[in-house]
Amino acid sequence: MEKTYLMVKPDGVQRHLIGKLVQRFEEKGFQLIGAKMFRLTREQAEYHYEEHKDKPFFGELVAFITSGPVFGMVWQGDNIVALSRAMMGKTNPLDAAPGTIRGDYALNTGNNIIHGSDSPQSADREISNFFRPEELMTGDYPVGLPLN
Ligand code: RTP
Ligand code: MG
Repeated sequence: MEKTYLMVKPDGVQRHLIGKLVQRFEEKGFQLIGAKMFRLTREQAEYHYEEHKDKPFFGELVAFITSGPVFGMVWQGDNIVALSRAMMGKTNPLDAAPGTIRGDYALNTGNNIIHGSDSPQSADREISNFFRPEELMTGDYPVGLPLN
């Protein structure tokens, strides 16, 4: 089953959006297999955003993502990487359609509420940066089976 790493960023936590965002993914039919509130270490943040390390906004990005608690989640479901990215909307809220998370809740690129892995390979890399295997539900469990 395809997995992804979704993370309510510090701005989303501060704006009390955790519940609404979890609800969207639950209602879509995805299965939550792990979640926790925590604060990223600088090392975790730099590793997480490594692909952007040469960009001018890298310092700001690391400062922002470590500025307060996040709500990190591992979800699974068919095509979840692409589908959850579609639900999140474009990176810049100016381009994010109404009805998407960023389209509904965000005003600027720096504070865009949520992160989602951009490929199954990124998901594996990100999940292992934030979760130990024993923190994730595996195999069958009786609550929250996929709706389809
Ligand atoms: P994310 O990784 O957070 O899910 O967002 P994304 O894939 O949609 O966007 P990505 O290109 O990976 O960029 C990561 C985060 O960096 C910030 N950003 N700032 N100032 C800028 O031009 C700029 N571009 C990107 C955003 O917060 C973006 O979510
Ligand atoms: Mg990204």
